[in-house]
Amino acid sequence: MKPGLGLYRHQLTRDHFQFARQAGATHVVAHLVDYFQGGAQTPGDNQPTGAAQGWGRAGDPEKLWSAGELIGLRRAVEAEGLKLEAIENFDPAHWHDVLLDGPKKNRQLENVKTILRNLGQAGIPVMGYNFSLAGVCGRTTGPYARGGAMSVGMEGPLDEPMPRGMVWNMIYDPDAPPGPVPPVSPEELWRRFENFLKEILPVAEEAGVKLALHPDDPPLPTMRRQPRLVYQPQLYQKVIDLDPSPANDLEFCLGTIAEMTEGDVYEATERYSSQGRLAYVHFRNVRGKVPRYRETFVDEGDVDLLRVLRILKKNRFDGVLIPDHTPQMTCAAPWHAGMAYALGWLRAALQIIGSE
Ligand SMILES: [Mn+2]
Repeated sequence: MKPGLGLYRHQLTRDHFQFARQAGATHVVAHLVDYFQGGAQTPGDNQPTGAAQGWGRAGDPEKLWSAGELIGLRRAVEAEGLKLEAIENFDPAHWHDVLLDGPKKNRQLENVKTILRNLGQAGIPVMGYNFSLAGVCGRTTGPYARGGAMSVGMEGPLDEPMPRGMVWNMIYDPDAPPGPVPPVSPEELWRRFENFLKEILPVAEEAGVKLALHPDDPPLPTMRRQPRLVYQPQLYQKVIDLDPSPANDLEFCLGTIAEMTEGDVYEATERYSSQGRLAYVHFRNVRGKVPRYRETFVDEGDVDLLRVLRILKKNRFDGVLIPDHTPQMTCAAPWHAGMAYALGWLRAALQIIGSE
């Protein structure tokens, strides 16, 4: 198993790559969507939570991530002794009508195919994504972790409807007419998802790229009155069973799975790692379950992460684990300190289980 570090778009710099290497990461997962444009944001480099208006503006709908740009990124990562394992998340600007079944859907399915082909050309093996209408929303920031470290949590459901022009917690059309996006049924959401897989998986296979699905975070059956796809552990099986393609993989988020109300995180780890379906793992801890939970340091939440690593080892998982999120530590570099702490803990844990 390989320790990695996830970096937001503004962190794709030589300094951050060196920091990752110094903290013991061997791999990088890169976000190319800029979540930090104009929403109500959290301080520093903490993960965005945003308010009812989400994280802010989506990117440029006409500017897909090119093979040249991706190759440049891979080379910059490799120049610091790391490997670029994955790109995490499509930009809502590129695929909003795939999620919403809107008029630009067919053109935007082509966008997704182009991006996957570009990843393949750049030698990036995984594309992480989150097939979600409301996206990662409804969370709060507060001194929730040990010692009052700033972290993210949920204090209750968010039922305020999603405004038109918004999907995946970002604004893709600031000029959209006022009014809410009408709610759809869970069956309709699954129909859209199945159609997406059917269109995209053959292209992913041909490009040599695995698609890795993140579960819905926070994992409630609905958010902002829209249904959610994977909000209980067993729904991941439904995803796998929809299409047997080897490119139909999971971005296995331990924190989100631990926040789910059914099953447990150890059973889910056993079930999906034994099927060889984990593209990479979001390695983090949490206390509580939806609709009330708090993200914690790796060693203080409900999950025994050492036990999780032993299950992964037993099932011969050999992929990348990234801290995903961590609480921010009180110092001049809160994000860096939190990530270095998580990576140090992970490396020690990997040494222990490696010697067992
Ligand atoms: Mn995650």
